[in-house]
Amino acid sequence: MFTDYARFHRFALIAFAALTFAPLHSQDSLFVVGGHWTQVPDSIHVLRLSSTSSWSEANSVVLREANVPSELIITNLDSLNHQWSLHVEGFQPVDLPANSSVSIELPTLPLGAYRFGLIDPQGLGLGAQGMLQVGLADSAPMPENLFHWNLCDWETDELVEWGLGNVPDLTNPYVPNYFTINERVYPNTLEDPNAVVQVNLGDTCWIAVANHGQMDHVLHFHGFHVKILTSNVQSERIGWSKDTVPVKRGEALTLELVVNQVGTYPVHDHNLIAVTNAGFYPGGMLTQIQVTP
Ligand SMILES: [Cu+2]
Repeated sequence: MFTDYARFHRFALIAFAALTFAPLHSQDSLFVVGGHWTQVPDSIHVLRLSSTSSWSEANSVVLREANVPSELIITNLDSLNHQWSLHVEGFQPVDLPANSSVSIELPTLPLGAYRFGLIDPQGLGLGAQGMLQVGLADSAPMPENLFHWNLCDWETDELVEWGLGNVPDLTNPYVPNYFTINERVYPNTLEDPNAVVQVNLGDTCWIAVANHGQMDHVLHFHGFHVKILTSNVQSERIGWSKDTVPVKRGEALTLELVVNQVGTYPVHDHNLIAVTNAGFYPGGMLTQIQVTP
């Protein structure tokens, strides 16, 4: 079938590329799924927005092309009604009746990272919030070096109440005790290929960051400055190159990292409470940039 190795190699490359990139634009479904979250010992039950009908510890990232309207089908597999929204100006929240599917028109958006999630109190309280990446997979200088960090803070007392179907007393002071990247706490962040940035010297990588928590998170990069490429909240900061990047509550941004030195470098929330797990250091919102020659 293949007369020479080069032809086979070319075929294999094309087949591989098709397999690799086909899912980027074909994810047309999200599922509201409940399950047991093992990162936080006290929690009994949480909700996720998953790209399959199976439980996923991490919320999903949805990929879309820039400046093109698209459709998204959301299936609510939970036994309660929920409400979903894309957090962009003018988007009308959508009702998700229990055990049913709803088709949603996603608006035309410019290149960037955006947030979506359940906005009813229980859906929000149980952590069903994810990231929409628009155009990033198409425009990243090295698509294999596109990472994402969904940041969140959690108070397990509240989480347990929501999980039991109760409404926690939200007049109590908010004292979060877990801090996550992609729903993982350090050191488990290092096992998530989207959270740990494993790259080669000379690479350029993009990191899409979304803050779904109730507080601001300020990321401190050791070893590198990163450039802010997009932000849905602080557009005046686009183009800034810094080693410390505040990510405001509700913000989603895209960072560019040019990998100009070898080694292992931490990235962490500069608020040291957020690098603990229930008070124990180190933990929480801490990951690494690992650069090989
Ligand atoms: Cu630091």
